[in-house]
Amino acid sequence: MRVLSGIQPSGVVHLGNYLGAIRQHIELQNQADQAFYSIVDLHAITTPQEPKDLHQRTLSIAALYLALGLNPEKASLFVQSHRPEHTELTWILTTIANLGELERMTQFKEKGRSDERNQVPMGLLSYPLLMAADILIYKADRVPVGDDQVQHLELTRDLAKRFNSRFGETFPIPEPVLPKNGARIMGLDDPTKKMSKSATSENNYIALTDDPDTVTKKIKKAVTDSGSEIELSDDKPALKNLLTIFSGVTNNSMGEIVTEHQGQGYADFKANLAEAINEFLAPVQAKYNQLISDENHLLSILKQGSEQVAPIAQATLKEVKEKIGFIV
Ligand code: AQP
Repeated sequence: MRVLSGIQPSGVVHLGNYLGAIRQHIELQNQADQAFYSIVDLHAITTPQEPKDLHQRTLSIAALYLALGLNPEKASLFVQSHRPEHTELTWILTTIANLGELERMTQFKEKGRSDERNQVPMGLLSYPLLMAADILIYKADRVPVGDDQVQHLELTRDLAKRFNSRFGETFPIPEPVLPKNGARIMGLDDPTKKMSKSATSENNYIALTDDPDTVTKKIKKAVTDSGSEIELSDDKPALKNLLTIFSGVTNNSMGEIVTEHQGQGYADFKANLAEAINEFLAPVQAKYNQLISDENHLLSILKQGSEQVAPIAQATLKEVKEKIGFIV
């Protein structure tokens, strides 16, 4: 089993990224034959990025993965733009994908919403093709992602099948791997939208690098539902989201957490949740702070990761080129 996933250095990494994706990435390094995780900087520039921030966030994500338990001997961590095979395969995929299926992608519809077509970057439209190339270039079988990426993965599967039927069996059809809990963590300020790095308000998310005071303040401000009882119900989406986060950082079930809080109000519940998040984050941040100060070490891990995955990407690209009739 070969596992592949990616994360954009487009903002601070938040609990949604961790509970929806990174936690699975770390677990799968022990179960997969090969686990490849990419910091997808080419994806990040589909929305404007400050160059200095992009550079720093790329290193920051590498440090966070290591702090969260990624073992570079078991999983390869690399920067997407270090492997040119991704963009070469993307071009080939643009010739078998069609405009209609790209325009139907929810993320494009949300991020590319603009009255002025002249203001929508082409990269937002072709984003899912780059993601398909990220996966197919390694012939990955499993792709651990949050729920928001399932539609893009569905397109990847369609493109793999289309390529295989036109040019002969080449790509395995990749399967998404979704966590049982936490596949879609919602914004703290708006439980109808997912927690997002690029949210306009910092109160939308808990960053993995938030200090304890910030965490406590953000949880205090988190939107809650009407009523005061701590219960698990689809009629209380804001509370359900907080319970999912509580469960994610403690590994206690939501039922257990509800039972523990019987008779208590939102204020006590939120104070305990903030404490649980801070307890989870403290050791991660201690390791992160050490790692982030050693840029050369981080760069060497990323270089090693890129070298580990290179032979597979190069072999797939050669095979694809031969199949479509290029002289290689
Ligand atoms: N709210 C979320 N709940 C669960 N999983 C989530 N993921 C993102 N948000 C949530 C998962 O995290 C992985 C990395 O995400 P990404 O960097 O590819 O970007 P994204 O999905 O577009 O996430 P963001 O944080 O909302 O970034 P921006 O704001 O830049 O678009 C993915 O597996 C994703 O499913």
